[in-house]
Amino acid sequence: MGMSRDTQPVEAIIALGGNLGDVRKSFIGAREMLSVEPGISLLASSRLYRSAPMGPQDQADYLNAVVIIQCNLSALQLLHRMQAIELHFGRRRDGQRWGERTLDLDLIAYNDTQMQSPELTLPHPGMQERMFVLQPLCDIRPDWRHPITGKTAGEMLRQRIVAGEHPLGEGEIW
Ligand code: A4P
Ligand code: MG
Repeated sequence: MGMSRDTQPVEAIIALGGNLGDVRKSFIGAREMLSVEPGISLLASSRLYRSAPMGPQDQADYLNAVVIIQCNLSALQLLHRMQAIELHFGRRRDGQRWGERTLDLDLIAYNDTQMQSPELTLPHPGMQERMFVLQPLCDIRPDWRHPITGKTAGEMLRQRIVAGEHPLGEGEIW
């Protein structure tokens, strides 16, 4: 295994989601924890959006946001740090699929890396269908290009709106 500190810094896109407890407070804490993590620095932070739950409807609305970081951890090291932060904010993994959660951190992209394994799929396979990922991403990186489809975040968002999906309400600063 190469030492991660010898590798070039990469840009990673992380999506935050949650609908249980004081989610805004958890997001602020998670962003802070990420930015003080050795080998990670925060580059950009989207606004904060509210959206109806995707999946089971008997749960509260979600808050969602996206941050971009620069990091010199490997993708798996980063994922493990993200999972530790989820746990810190009370995340439990015994619920139903797409069920309510305090804090979910999804790794949307890690440079242009493409990989597919149960532990980590990159880019995140659901991102293209999710307004709650695309819209915040477009706040901060509308020109980001999906390494497989070649479409930009702005194009993907526009396509979904043209197809009849409603944009999320105005985001707020957090
Ligand atoms: N995993 C694989 N690839 C990745 C990746 N790119 N990023 C693995 C993060 N994790 C990845 O994740 C399950 C497993 O996926 C992990 O073990 C990891 O190694 P999890 O966080 O334990 O479980 P989960 O989040 O409940 O499952 P899943 O299928 O990832 O759910 P999603 O896709 O995160 O959806 N509605 C709104 N409006 N907003 C939301 O944010 N989120 C969800 C959860 C449902 N409905 C929502 C929202
Ligand atoms: Mg997840």
